[in-house]
Amino acid sequence: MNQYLSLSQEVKDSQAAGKPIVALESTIISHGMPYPQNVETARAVEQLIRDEGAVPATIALMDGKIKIGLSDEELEALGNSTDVAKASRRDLPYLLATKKTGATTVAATMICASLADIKVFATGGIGGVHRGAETTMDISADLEELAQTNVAVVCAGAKSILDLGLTLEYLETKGVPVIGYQTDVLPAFYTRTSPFPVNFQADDIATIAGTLKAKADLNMTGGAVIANPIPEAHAMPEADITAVIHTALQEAQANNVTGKDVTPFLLAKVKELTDGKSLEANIALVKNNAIVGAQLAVQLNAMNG
Ligand code: PSU
Ligand code: MN
Repeated sequence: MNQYLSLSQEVKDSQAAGKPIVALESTIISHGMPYPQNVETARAVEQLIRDEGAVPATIALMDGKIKIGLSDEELEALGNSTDVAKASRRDLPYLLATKKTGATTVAATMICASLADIKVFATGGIGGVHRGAETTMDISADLEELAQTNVAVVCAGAKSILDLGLTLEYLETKGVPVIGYQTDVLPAFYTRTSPFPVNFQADDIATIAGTLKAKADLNMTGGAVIANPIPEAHAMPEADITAVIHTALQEAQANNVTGKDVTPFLLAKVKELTDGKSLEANIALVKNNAIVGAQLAVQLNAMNG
């Protein structure tokens, strides 16, 4: 076992008993949603995973350890603090060495999940190629991680704060399969559709599990994107969200926001400009992804059992 890994008792017991586990990220808690909805959502998501017969493992950096599975107090501490670093791949070693608290992004959560031998991870949306990346070179480390780390990421696609077309091109170059769950187009987080086709449509969880098993059996490196559209009842009108994203992008540029601050800045602006409606959608889609992630972990576990 890696010296930096610290598994909760529940995760340890579940692994020993061969139970399915679903990894969860923590940047969504510390930098993606406001308090207290962030902590409430994190708890609700864990419960939904249990209801499906899997075990949740929320991941964060604390006291020089990679925590796999957080206690209620740890979740609260993470969600109700302004002093939590956003931890992507490059931040992991420094934050562990200095024993700072870090909330893991999709990239960092994939690394940690993989170290703990967890194969399925549920979240809201992945990072990607930003609009204007041809001059800013702003491309999320999430994509490079998907290229090399063998964890399936269940998400609601990616927000159209990103260039979705270039994000798909990047994933294609890196050989990362993008599987639409009951959809043939990439969902755009708040909306169920985008103009961009996914690589494969899977209408049932077994097809996704079978694809992941074949990939693992072939010893192919890299992850997979499982794109699960937001439930219809919670989807936002396309025109509303397009206008809001346009304004958010302009404000980011006017304020010279760069580097790791870009995504949290845009997320906060979108929330502000939609009067919190985007937050409601965000919560609904994360819960939906947790359910699909748990079902996938259960099936994958049964196939490998
Ligand atoms: N997209 C969202 N919500 C989020 C994030 C992305 O809709 O909370 C977070 C995830 O943790 C993702 C990270 O991994 O932002 C990407 O940040 P960056 O673009 O700096 O790599
Ligand atoms: Mn970036």
